Amino acid sequence: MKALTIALVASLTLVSQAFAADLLIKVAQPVYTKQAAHYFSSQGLKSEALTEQWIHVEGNTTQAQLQGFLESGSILKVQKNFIIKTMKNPTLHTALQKYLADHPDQVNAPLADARDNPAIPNAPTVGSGADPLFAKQWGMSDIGLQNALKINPGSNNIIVAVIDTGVDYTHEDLLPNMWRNTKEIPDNGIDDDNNGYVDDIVGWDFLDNDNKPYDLAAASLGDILNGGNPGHGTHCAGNVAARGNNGIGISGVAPNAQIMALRFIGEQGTTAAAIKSIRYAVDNGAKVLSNSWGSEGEDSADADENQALRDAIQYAQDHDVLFVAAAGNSTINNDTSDKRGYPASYDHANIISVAAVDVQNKIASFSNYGATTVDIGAPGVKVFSTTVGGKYSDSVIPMLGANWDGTSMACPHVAGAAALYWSAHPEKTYAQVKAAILASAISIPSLQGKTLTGGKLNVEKLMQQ
Ligand SMILES: [Ca+2]
Ligand SMILES: [Ca+2]
Ligand SMILES: [Ca+2]
Ligand SMILES: [Ca+2]
Repeated sequence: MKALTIALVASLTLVSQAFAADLLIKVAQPVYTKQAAHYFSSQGLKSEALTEQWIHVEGNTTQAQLQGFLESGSILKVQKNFIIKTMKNPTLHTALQKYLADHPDQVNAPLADARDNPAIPNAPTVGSGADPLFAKQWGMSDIGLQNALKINPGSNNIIVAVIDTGVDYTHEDLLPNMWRNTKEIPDNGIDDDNNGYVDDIVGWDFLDNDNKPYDLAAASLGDILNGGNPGHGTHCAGNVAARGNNGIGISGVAPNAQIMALRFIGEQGTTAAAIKSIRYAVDNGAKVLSNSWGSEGEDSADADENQALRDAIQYAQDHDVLFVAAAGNSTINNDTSDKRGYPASYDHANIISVAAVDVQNKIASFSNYGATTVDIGAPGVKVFSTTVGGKYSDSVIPMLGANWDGTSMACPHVAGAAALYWSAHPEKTYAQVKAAILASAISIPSLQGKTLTGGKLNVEKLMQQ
């Protein structure tokens, strides 16, 4: 009871200090969030229940509006609905800025076709044969994928949620492995499986609130410069689980795993949308969450205060789900810096925090590190993968020399490894899968003292366990 009182006082203090127009509020049991959301709606605020305990409230919130509810003794925590972004590409923006300063006429030069929400194709008939672009995937050879797949190629029994900017689910090498919600009848306007989402077939778009989590890439260089998305989620998805041995394109680390596409970031996303994505993934069967996003102190010390996000990751842990996260791209020591990358640096046992290495076994110059908080390295420099529009590349913008670099690219390799191993050992717990991944890391000098394992991902050794 005393703890509750203290928490309430803390909440009151916070509320009296900050009247953000966009808040997340944690209520105590047994008050149900749907009732609470209804209450706030009655106060003229836009609100929604995110979980059993968290409500999202938007509007010109005043202390008076919250006070009535506070006095009922039901609020445990009030926090901002923190902005969340993809981990920024370490070279892209500098190169782009320089280029556009010299070529201002190119600001609106069109990039890819900017279509959004194409129809979700039916699951295709899958061919067989070597993946012709596999040789371009240096990272797959680096982690020993060919020999790993000889031990066990995995099956489609593990779902990996790619929580990101969306996925080009029409891509020829991703479509065969897109998760299919078999409990949902497509296109009938009915939420057949009663999970709260109508006609959700391959995932959900929590940014635009539609059933097509398409990766809407920026239409021009200027859009990218202003924070637009160059197709981040599609690139990540390919390294997790592009279909292997289908005679086309590339192979993901888990060439037969299922990809659940969850879009929550465009130019940016919010904590509320991240939480909904995590909950959707866990509640609809994903075992591994691939998270190439977060904060590196942009919101000052706020990431530390993001209890709502912490609670969502705890929910995943409580449901035996792994949360693989990019360590961040600011050459920061995540053990000690107040700008450490989150959520990678939270202390949940189900998090695997991933640093980036290059083809020469060096830790990437941009990669965050941390002898206790960062677990393992994986390929994250000039990484080849699927891109929006049915393409493949290791370069975001070839003429700028801006490549697909980042712990964002390293993270999906580890997520794929988790899926591959878990597929072969479905009886294992998240803790056992994580332990196997860390125990099979290959020690390299550049990661000594920089990661918990002092090593980089190796799936051949992993699959021998
Ligand atoms: Ca549904
Ligand atoms: Ca339906
Ligand atoms: Ca959409
Ligand atoms: Ca392929």
